[in-house]
Amino acid sequence: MAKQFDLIIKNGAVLTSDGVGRYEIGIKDGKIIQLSPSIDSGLAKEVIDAEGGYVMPGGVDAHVHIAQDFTSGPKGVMGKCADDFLTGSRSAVCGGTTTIIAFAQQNRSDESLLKVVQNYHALSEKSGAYCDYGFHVIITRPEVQMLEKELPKLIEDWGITSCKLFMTYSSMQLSDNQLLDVMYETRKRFMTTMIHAENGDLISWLTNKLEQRGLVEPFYHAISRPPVVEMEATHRAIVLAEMIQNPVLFVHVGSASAAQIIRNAQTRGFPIYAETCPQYLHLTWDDLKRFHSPKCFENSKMICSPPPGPDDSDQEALWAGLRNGTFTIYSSDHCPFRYKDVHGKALGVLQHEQSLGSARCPVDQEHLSEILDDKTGHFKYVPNGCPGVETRLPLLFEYGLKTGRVSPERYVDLVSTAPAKLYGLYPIKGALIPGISDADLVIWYPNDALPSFKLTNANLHHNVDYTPYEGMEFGNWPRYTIVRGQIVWAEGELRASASVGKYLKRGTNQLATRPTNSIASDKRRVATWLYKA
Ligand code: DUC
Ligand code: ZN
Ligand code: ZN
Repeated sequence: MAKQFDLIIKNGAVLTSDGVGRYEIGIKDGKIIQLSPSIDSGLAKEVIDAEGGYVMPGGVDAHVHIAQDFTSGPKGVMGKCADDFLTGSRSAVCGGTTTIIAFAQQNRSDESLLKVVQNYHALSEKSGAYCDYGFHVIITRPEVQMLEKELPKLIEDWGITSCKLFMTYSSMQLSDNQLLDVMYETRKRFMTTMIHAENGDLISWLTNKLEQRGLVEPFYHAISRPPVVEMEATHRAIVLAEMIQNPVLFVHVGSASAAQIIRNAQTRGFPIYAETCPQYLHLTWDDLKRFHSPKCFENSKMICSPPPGPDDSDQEALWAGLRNGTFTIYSSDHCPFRYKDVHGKALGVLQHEQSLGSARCPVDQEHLSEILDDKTGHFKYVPNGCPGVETRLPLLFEYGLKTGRVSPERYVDLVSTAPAKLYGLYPIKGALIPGISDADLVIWYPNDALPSFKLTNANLHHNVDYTPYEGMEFGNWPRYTIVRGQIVWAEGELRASASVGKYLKRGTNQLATRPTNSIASDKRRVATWLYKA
């Protein structure tokens, strides 16, 4: 006789952003179809006993870089992501994430956003994925014609309802005028505008001054971007956004001062959303001196933009922001560059040597160790970013939920429910609603069931040769990850193939997106006439 359920999860502490309860979960055809105090095991083909561990919606990581080339260096230096959709999504599910949203990047030579998306989609189709995935677009050529014609198609045909804009990197930086052009269009279409807020001119000015003094080792990446660089750009973007009444989302917020500016705007009633990431809660400037000496090139492993804050006072402010709602979501900003790779962090040495006219050519992979060992390189040639899609959930579980810095409900909201709402995936994703939600789940070990361990990169499933979190202690880890009813990760083993993941067409932002009337009519801040007929 056909079974009523494909899978039942028993004895779990079912945790959602609304609370915790003792429920059993019945799954059929990839959907949650029942949530009740007890379900008869005999009705299912397979049963998982959660033994009292938390059972929650799978993680939604709304900020990952996969199969992306980076032309962000001063000479269009090519960093290449070490993860494709197969390895990136594999790493995601091994860390409890069941949905990722990656970036389809427009380069300045790309005339069509639609083409960019088609090409990017072909990559994901080719490799397959272990979890579901969607795309944001990065817009670097905000020509009004292109925006007017292509954005509606991106929304209708592809379900792409968010774009990222850069205020830094010469190959991507938009002027205030261009930022306004995009925001004006995205507002009309309820698209989420994601902002990378750093003042690019300030960074290049400081970089020149550091170079004149010979201060170019990896550590000086942070010195070229003190927190005020992020704070100024954040303030400026809020002024622009508020002027034309377009809510924006600040990605990878790294400093207490930027968080404060965001909080002030939210307190005024203007809908601003913000994201922070693990590297800003766990790293500081000191981590850029972690390996042997401030000069050691190995410190380039910790280079990301914006850099983490100078000391742990920034971290405490960011933890407070996670609690009090300044931050809507918590994402990884997984940006995977290998250390020993001619397309990875090693570019900091190789490009520097080339610029000095002393390049060793050709450089093969085998000789990289030797080259990196005795060199310090230049931070401006190092691709910016750290891996973290697999460690995102465990880090916040261990250092946030277990320590009481965030409540269990807030934890689920930050890692799953809020990103699903913000990016138009809720309640298919980010929820456990019978008859509606996909059966995307993560099941944790019961308290103290997993002996605590020190993380090492060999534990992880990305294609990167390091983790910034090497040596950190963990007492729990996702025990099972389930994607649309399929068990993909079970007790340390990958159980499925990369044919599980599907492309997701997304809807628009489901969080409140329009400012209140009183703020919208403040003529000191708002071009109130702009939208009058
Ligand atoms: N921005 C990101 O979102 N990720 C890495 C590098 C960057 O500048
Ligand atoms: Zn960015
Ligand atoms: Zn990023």
